[in-house]
Amino acid sequence: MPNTVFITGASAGFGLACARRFAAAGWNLVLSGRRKDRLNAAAAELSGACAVHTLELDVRDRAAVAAVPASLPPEFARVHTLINNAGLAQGLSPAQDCDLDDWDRMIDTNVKGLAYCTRALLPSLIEVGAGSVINISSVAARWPYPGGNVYGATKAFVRQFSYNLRCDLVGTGVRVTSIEPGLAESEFSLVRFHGDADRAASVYKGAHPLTPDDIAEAVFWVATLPRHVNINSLELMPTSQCWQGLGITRDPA
Ligand code: NDP
Ligand code: 8X3
Repeated sequence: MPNTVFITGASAGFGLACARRFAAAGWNLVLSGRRKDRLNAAAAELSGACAVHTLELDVRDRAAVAAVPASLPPEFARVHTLINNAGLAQGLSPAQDCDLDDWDRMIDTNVKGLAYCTRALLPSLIEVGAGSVINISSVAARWPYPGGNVYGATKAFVRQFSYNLRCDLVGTGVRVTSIEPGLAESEFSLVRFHGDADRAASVYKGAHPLTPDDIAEAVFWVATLPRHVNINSLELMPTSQCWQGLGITRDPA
């Protein structure tokens, strides 16, 4: 029986690319997200290669997430690997100008949603005892930037939660990895800028960003390493991206 991977946020971007990568290797897929039409399209595309179960799920809905394991059809119930990918940034304003609704949405999705999904699927992961929790964090977890305020803090949570989870799961056979990508082109900026397509496109213009397929390849590599190997964290950037040193403000001359 093939392994089952459960992917949150599988309707676009990294999650969809992961679905394609694991499908190519014949894994059973549970694809979850809010946009059912996108999930159905992914299922139609991939179901020739593997078994696919779609799940309309908002990770912020604690009761709905808790009900997921019991709802899975038997052939998908033994979840081997969880990819906690669903997440978003909202806005890029200085903290003093931010909309609290944007902050709530990021915390509810990136922090609480990821925690709910992990907790719900841990019993299955531990029972199988041979897979991974792969959490999608960000370079923003470690490297601050103007306007990164709450987004970066949510991703720092993801990184530290991953490390703490490793401590709790040691001996169970379940591995935990924090994946920390830099600039990657997806719907991420369109969502961050509340649908402003021109502003979103300008983020990637001329930058040769990472692609969702690059991230999926890294995730697949982490998931298929020999069982005695745990990648704790994996940070990746496009070659065009790097640090620019510490900024200094000066008094006017
Ligand atoms: P996309 O916007 O392309 O995809 C985000 C996915 O998350 C969608 O499938 C969306 O599905 C899902 N999602 C968002 N909110 C929820 C929710 N409440 N419940 C369930 N699913 C949700 O962005 P990316 O693929 O780029 O982002 C994936 C992850 O990678 C995020 O956690 C992001 O923070 C992180 N990341 C992105 C980087 C980048 O530069 N692109 C770099 C580093 C990290 P739907 O709307 O259908 O629910
Ligand atoms: C997304 C990458 O640099 O926009 O996590 O925060 S960044």
